[in-house]
Amino acid sequence: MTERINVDDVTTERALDLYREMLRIRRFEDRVYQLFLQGELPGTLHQYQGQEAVAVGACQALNDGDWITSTHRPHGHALAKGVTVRSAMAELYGKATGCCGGKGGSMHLGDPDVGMIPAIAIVAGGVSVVSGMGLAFKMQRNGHVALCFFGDGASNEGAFHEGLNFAAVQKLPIVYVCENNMYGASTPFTATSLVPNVADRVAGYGIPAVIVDGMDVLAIHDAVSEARQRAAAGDGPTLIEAKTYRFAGHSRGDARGYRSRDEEAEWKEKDPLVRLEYSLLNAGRAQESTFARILDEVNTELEDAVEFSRQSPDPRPEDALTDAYATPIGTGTHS
Ligand SMILES: Cc1ncc(C[n+]2csc(CCOP(=O)(O)OP(=O)(O)O)c2C)c(N)n1
Ligand SMILES: [Mg+2]
Repeated sequence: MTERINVDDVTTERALDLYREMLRIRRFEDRVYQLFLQGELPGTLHQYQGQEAVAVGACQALNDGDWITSTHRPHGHALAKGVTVRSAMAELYGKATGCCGGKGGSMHLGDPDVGMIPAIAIVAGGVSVVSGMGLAFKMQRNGHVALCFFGDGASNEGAFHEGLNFAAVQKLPIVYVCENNMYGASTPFTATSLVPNVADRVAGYGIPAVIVDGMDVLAIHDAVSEARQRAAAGDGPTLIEAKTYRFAGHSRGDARGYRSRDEEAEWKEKDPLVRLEYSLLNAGRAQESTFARILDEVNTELEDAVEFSRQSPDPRPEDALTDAYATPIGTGTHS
C-alpha cells in the first residue's frame, strides 16, 4: 500500500518538476542497464534506482555556485546537479563529447561547469575533498556551500571521522548527505555498527544530525535547505542521514544473495516516484495524463542522448594526457 507524502506546502508546478527530475534519473538508469547488457557500454555500473529522491531533493535545495562531491554511484547526483543527459550518456559511452571527454566513465562522472567535481570512487574519498572545498569557500567568504554525498559504508572509513571532525571545529560551510541504503556492497550496516544510525555516530563531533525519509523528495529538500542555510550563515556543517534503498544490486554482477526478495518488495512500496505521483493524484492536483506526458518527454530526451552518443567521436589518442593530473611512469614527464 503506497504511503502518501505531504504535498500541501509545494506548488503543483514545483512538485511536477521534482517528479520529472527523478524520472529522468530512473529512466536514464533503466536505459543504461539495457545498453550495458547489449554490450554498448564499457566498464561496470553502480546504479541509483530507488535513491532518486535524495539526489533531486538535495541538489534542488542548493544555490548557484554551490558544489557537490559524489561517489562510485554518481549518475543520479550528476543529472540532479545539472549535467545534461547527452553529456552524461556520452561519458558512459567513453566518447569525446562526454562530460569528462570520455576519460572518466561511470565512476568519475561530473562537470565543474555545473558545480560537480568528477565523482570520486574511493569510498569516503569525497569526505576528504569536501573539507578542502568548504575551507576554500570559507576563506573566500563567497557564501557558497559544499554538499558531500556518501554511503553508510563510507561512515566506516577513517577519512569520514577525520573529515567530519575537521569540518566541525573549523565550522566549514558543508552539508553531509549520507545515503543509508542499508548495505555497503553485500555487508549490512548493522554488521558494521553497534549504533543503528550513521547520525548517532556524529554526536561525538558536535555536528547536528537529522534523520530523514530518503524516499520523500520534499522531506529531503526541506532538510537540506535548512542545513544549507546553517552552513551559509557560518554555523558549520550538518549531517543528514537519508534512509533509502537501492533497487538494483550493488554493481552489475550482483545476484543480491545477502538480502531477501521480501525486503526488496517492502522498499519498492516506498518508491519515491510512485509516492509523489500517488500523492498528487490523490490530492486532485494532477491527472494520469500529466505523468504520461512527462514520461514521453523524458524518453524522447533519452533516445536523443543515446543517438548523440552513438554518433559522437571517440577521444583522440593525442589528447590522452590532457586534463589528467598524473602521467604514466616512463613517459619522461614524470618527476
Ligand atoms: C576505500 C575503498 N574501499 C573499498 C572500495 C570498494 N567498494 C566500492 S563501493 C563499496 C561499498 C560502499 O558502500 P556505501 O558507502 O554504503 O555506498 P553504496 O554502494 O551503498 O552506495 C566498496 C566496499 C572502494 N571503492 N574504496
Ligand atoms: Mg550503502
